[in-house]
Amino acid sequence: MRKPRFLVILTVLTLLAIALAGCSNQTQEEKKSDALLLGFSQLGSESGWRIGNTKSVQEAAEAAGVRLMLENANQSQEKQLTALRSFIAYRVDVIAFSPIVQEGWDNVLREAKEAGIPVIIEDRTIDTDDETLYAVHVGSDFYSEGVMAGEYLLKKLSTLPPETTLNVVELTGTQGSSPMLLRSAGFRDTVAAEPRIRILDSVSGDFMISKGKECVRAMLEKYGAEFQVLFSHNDAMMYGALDAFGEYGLTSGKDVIVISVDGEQRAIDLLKEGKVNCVVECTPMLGEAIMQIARDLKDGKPVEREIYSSERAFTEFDDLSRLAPRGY
Ligand code: GZL
Repeated sequence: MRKPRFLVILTVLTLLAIALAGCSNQTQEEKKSDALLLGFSQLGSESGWRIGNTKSVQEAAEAAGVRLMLENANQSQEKQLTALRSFIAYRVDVIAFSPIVQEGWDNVLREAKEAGIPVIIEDRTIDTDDETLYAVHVGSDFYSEGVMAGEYLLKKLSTLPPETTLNVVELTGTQGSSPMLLRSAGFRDTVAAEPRIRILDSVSGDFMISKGKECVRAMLEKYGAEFQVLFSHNDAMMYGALDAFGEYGLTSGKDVIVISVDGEQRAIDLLKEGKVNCVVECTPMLGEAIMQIARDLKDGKPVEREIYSSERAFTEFDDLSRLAPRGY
């Protein structure tokens, strides 16, 4: 029995649509295979800042049509080195990574150079004598972040009675990391000329909430009321410190002056509540810059060797009522 004419046409059109969809997918696959392939070694997930940094890279890669191979090293330099070598073996177009510590990268970066794979260092920096081992660093000026923390404390001291002295406990980030070394140097250089500010002690909380709490508990046991100012190298450790202050019966922001770095939304909220006195900004939103740099490197275009984020300090002296959401 002959099928009605419209059924024949419908069948042909359906088969044609399926065929085209297959072709367009194939075209999609072909397109994807030409897209820039970026190997990204992230150092861990130790703080809200780090999680925000990873999210920024993932979202920017998606928006830019960049194929992202993301490896999280969970605070291990060994795992980062393994990830970088896997990117080299896979012949990615560009490598990007945030080095957990400054030292120990020359050999693997030499291997990337010999493989002709350009390297972007994002966020933290490395210590090397061979400038040809990476193309670009994009991230924060950690030394100036330390300076801004010190400048806030000098301003705070100027509002207190002239006989006031301030003892500072420094809660540092990961030993040997560039933010730890440079924030400390910037802060100490800035307050060095003020005899009424004294660094009482320095202890590493490894950028983590739990270790920050442990360290501040120990410092309170050791120094008690002598502990007048906390300079925390990041917000995560500061959150742990606030718990320890509370356990000890101290009101942070009043009994103890609290200075932190990163600028997470939670830290800004604590600043607005008067529980923290100063939060120095360190933006994790580096994803878009990384994708643009990677594309320029792949296209053989000239790129800036050092790209610093522009950042500020938020303090108790500022009007924060119109501050935009932080996004991390
Ligand atoms: C700084 C970044 C630091 C953050 C911490 O750019 O490397 O590492 O300050 C994070 O929160 O752990």
